[in-house]
Amino acid sequence: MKTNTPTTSQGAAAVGATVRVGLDPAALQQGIVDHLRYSIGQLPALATPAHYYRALALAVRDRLQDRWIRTTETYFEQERKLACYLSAEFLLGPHLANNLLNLGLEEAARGALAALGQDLDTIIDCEPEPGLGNGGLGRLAACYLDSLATLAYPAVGYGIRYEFGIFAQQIRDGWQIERTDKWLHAGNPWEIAKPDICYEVNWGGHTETYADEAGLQRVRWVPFRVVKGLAYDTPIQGFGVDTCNTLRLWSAEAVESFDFQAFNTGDYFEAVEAKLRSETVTKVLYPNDEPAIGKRLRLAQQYFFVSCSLQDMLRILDLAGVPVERFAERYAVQLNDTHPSIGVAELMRLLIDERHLDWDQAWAITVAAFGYTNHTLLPEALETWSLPLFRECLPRHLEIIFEINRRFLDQVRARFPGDEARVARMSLIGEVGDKQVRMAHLASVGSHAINGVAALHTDLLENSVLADFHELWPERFSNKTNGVTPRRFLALANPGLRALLDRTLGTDWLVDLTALRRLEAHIEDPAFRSEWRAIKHANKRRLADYIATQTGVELDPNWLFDIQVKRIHEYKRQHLNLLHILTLYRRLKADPGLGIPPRAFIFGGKAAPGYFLAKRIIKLINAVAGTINADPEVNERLKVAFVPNFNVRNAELIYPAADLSEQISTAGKEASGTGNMKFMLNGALTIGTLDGANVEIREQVGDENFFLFGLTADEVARLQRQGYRSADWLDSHAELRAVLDMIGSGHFASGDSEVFRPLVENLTDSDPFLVLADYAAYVACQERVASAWSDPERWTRMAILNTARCGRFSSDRAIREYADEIWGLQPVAVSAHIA
Ligand code: F58
Repeated sequence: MKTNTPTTSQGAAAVGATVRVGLDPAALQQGIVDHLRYSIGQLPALATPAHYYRALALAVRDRLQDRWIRTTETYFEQERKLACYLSAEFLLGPHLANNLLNLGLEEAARGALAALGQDLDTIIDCEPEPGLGNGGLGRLAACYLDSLATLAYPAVGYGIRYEFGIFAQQIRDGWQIERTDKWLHAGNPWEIAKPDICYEVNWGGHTETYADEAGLQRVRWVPFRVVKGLAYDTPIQGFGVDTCNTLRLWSAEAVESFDFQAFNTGDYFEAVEAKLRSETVTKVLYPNDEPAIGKRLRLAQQYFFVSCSLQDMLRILDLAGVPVERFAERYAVQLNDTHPSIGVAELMRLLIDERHLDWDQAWAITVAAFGYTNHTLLPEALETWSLPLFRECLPRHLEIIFEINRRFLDQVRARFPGDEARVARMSLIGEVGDKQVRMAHLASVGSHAINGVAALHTDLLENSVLADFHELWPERFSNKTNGVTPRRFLALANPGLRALLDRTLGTDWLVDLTALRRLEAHIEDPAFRSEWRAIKHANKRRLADYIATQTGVELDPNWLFDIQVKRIHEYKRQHLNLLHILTLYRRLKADPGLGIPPRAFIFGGKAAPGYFLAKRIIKLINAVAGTINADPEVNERLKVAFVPNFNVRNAELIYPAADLSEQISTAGKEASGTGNMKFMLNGALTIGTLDGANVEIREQVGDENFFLFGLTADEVARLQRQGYRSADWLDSHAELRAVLDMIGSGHFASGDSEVFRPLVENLTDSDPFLVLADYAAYVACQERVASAWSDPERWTRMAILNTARCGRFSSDRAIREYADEIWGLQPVAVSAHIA
């Protein structure tokens, strides 16, 4: 429908469209030249690839701009429900190549740059990566933004504009070294600062009651400090559509640039310090993959971005003239884990204290608006805040949480009379040891929908961590298996395979991943299989070159590439992988003629800077690599490499080069995994436990195309209940004992028997993640892998089947399920009317 409201910029867009934002190479070239001159001020003769990167990025952003504005206008005009995805992390990865793909501008950009004597791939490599996340959870949020825009769902991502993202990892002498990630150093051409969109956020202080004009008792929060949140918007362009959604990240600023009073009394430096304190709120991403218990600054970050986001939603409602009572009709607010769950109390505060709604009305709106996604079962990862800290920082929210809890526990008592143990278990306030606020309980009570991220995970959630909540409200629970975007992780990452798929199937698969099923018709075609292998080989060559430049380790693309990339964590069991490598090493040393196929073992991943054992695991991987790669008795069969600084950019080189994907977590510990899906998409076979989404991957691909091993989640739980003793497993496996002894002896540390002792003792004394219990099954399973690899035609068939059957793991499928089953959200076609 065409509208002529004064807010519409259609006319303006149409007037300048062909000249300023044309999509042909000549117009794009002009755009680059203009930006180089007018935005960057660089002499063409002195321009480096980094200058060209910024000029091209700005020229591409210009080409997003009309779509972006038109999308925002369309949502506003059509008064449609909006999904607000609240996430403390968005691990976006580089924008340029993605935007070129989604706008269909890749060839135009290549041509425009070539005409300027530049190479597109070199320019793409100049982009610093916005690493505003730790791992799976943050990357999932980025995949979901891509799918929301591609499927034309009205949506906004809300988060934090960290000045420093996830640290850059360097490896020095085998150890992880952390370097600050100065991703904003040269400016960020993708974002637009919106200084007029800003909100004040209170912190600390106390509350007081007062009577309003009508004589009603109300509560006022008198803060100790006020910080201002400024919006920075980044366009999220959908693939092949005009929809361009917004990612709005908040940056903290002092309310005044300096305190006049302090200035006048001479305490200028105290005033400047206060400003700096305010601005630290969004300085740095916490680099932990478990919550840093009790960190005040982290609570400040969470409250800060959630408050700004909810205030923003209310402002937009006001602008649209929609009464606040209709909040939940216009917004579906999704909590990406508990990090934004303070939103439940904040929306109550805004509705009651500032908008003067009564409790019941405010509560009905809150529960109808919020949905909560849980991403972990690990008890140590469930977020809690100590009560005294919480009271000191957010006194009004604590009062609100107490009242939510009082009413909630009344409900529990009414439903389960006399069951005080249950009441204590479900309370929003934990009383085990020091009192704490339990954020998962707050999120569950305050949301109409609660979901896990894979079938097994949801099942375990319903039967363990949130069992009491499931019993009370079974209708609130559902599963939403994660997904990944095929645009970035296939089309961009694997151009060779993309071309083959386009040639064989057409291009539908980019927006309907189930279309890859049609690949199965080509499996018996030897020419197709040989093309498939050639593509994989080229991808392996590309990765080998990268690894050689990064580490000096030379890998042969003819070898089996066996890859484990993910955060380093005991539950993910990189050390189990190492035990297998060392088993092969010992066998080869004992029998150099042993007929095992040559394998390159490739690792990558960051350890939380304070995670002692994870850092030792990195050191051990590098120590083993050093020994094996230098030993001519084994290095024609085995090589080991650790790719430093695993991030979105190098992930795009890694997944397409894998033959074997290692998904070997202790069953019941990995909520879903998404790397497993990215490997599958690119035709790697999985060796894995029945954990997270591995279960569904195996269902899709078939048991005969998946290397399954290990204890099930039930067996793990049973063993642990019975009192698991790792020593029992050691006694029955001489080879395992020998491998552990070798690590402990200092064999890989120039005789230093101290450095790996904590790792060995962890396994022999307690082995909390049952590495030893799964060792024999893992090694046996790896023998099945080796035998399958020795038949390349069979392996290729299995690889093709993996890609063919990965349709379920598209983030498009996942987002449709959220939209239909949780958000009640309809797509809205956007037409930018661009020539
Ligand atoms: C991950 N969680 C899960 N948390 O471990 C993984 O199984 C799942 O596939 C993924 O979420 C997406 O659902 C995860 O990445 C974090 O990184 C948090 C960062 C902030 C502190 C707490 C952990």
